Amino acid sequence: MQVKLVAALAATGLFMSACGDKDEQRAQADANAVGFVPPSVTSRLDFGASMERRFRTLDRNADDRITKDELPAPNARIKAFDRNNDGIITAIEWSEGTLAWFDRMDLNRDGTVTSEERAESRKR
Ligand SMILES: [Ca+2]
Ligand SMILES: [Ca+2]
Repeated sequence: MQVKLVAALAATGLFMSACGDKDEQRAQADANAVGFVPPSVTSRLDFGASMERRFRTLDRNADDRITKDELPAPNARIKAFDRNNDGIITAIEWSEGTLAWFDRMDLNRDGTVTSEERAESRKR
């Protein structure tokens, strides 16, 4: 993203005129380094596996259901997984819910969610 933007600015000549000053250039480079988040890519399989682990952690009594008392705090996203609204999230509701969540984040439908897609879906 950052690289594309810089390339686009350089191509239009804006980059050179905006960053003529060396100190300014250096300050921008430092800011970029501090705010840098390494890009990550999560596959649907990895996501499902880590969500499965999360389910197991939440399901303290290991009965394959997450009941209200097993949720640390009211959570709208997790509550939405409870499709039949019985206040209990079964393992099936959990896996369907988490995969549907993944698919909503996977904007270009390639089976992976990049950090950019994740950030974009957070904005929505
Ligand atoms: Ca349980
Ligand atoms: Ca339910």
